[in-house]
Amino acid sequence: MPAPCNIVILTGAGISAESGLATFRGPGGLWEGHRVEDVCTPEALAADAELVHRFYDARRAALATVEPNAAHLALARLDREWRGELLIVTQNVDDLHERAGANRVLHMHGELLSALCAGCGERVEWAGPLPPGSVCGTCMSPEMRPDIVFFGEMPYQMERIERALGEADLFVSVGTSGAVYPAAGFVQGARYHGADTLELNLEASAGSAYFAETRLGPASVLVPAWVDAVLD
Ligand code: BJW
Repeated sequence: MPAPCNIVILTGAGISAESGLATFRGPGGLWEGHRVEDVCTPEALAADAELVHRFYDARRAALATVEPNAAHLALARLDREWRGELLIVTQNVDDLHERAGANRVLHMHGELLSALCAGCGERVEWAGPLPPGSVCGTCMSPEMRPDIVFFGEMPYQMERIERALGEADLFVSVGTSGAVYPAAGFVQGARYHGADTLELNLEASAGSAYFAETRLGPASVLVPAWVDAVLD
C-alpha cells in the first residue's frame, strides 16, 4: 500500500463484540424477543415509546461496563499515525472508537450518548432518561428522543461519506453483516471509484462477494495485524 493514500474504514457491531456488546443478528441478537428491525423504527417509537427507551437504556447500561478492545485500539493507532486521509465510518452507536483514542470517527447511525430533538434536529449530550414528551432546550418542542437513526430514516453525513468513498484508495470493512443499507452498499461505491477493498469479519457476510479480499477471524486479531502491516 503506497503511503499516504486515502483510507475509509467501515465498522459494525462485530468490532465491539469482543468488548462484550451484543451484535444484532448473530446468536443472542434478539432483545426481549424483539428483532432490532421491530424496535428501531419511528413507528415503534410512536406506538410504544417505553419499549424503545428500555432498549436504549439497556444498551447504555451495557456500554458503561465495557472497554475498547484490541481492534479499537489498533484503529486508533492507525488514526494517529496515518499521514493520508482516513475516515472511520461506524454504524455503531457506542463510543468505543473514541475511548480508544480515535478522532476521525463518524457515527452514521447516531450515538447512545446523545439525544435528538425530532422538532429542530438539535443533538445534545445525553443527560439521563427521556420520558415521552421531554422538551427540547432549544426549540421547546416536546420531541426529545434517542439520537438513533431508525429504519427508514436517513443516516448522518451521507454526503461526507460518499465524498470520502469517492476519494478512497482503500475501503476496509470490519465486523458488519452487510445486511443494512446504505452501509452495505459502500463497498460497491468504493469499488466503482477504483478503491481496493478488504473485509475483516468473523464469518463470510452478505457482502463478501463484493470485496477483493476477505479475511475471516476475530476483529481483535485481524485488525491489529492489518494495521501493523499498513504502518510498519
Ligand atoms: C465479528 C465478531 C468479531 C461478530 N470479530 N466480526 C433494500 C435496499 C436498500 C435499502 C433498503 C432495502 N430494504 C430496506 C432498506 C432500508 C433499510 C435497510 O437496510 N433494511 C434492511 C433490513 C434491508 N435501511 C434504512 O432504513 C437506513 N436508512 C435508509 O436507507 O435511508 C434512505 C437512504 C436512501 C438513500 C441513501 C441513503 C439513505 C437506516 C438504517 C438504520 C439502521 N439502524 C440500526 C439500529 C440503530 C443503531 C443501534 O441501535 O445500534 O443500526 S439496525 C442495526 O443494524 C444497527 C447497525 O448499525 C446495523 C448494522 O448491523 P451490523 O453492525 O452489521 O451488525 P450485525 O449484528 O448485523 O453483524 C455483525 C457482524 O459482525 C456479523 O457478520 C458477525 O459475523 C461479525 N462478528 N463477532 C469480527 N469478534
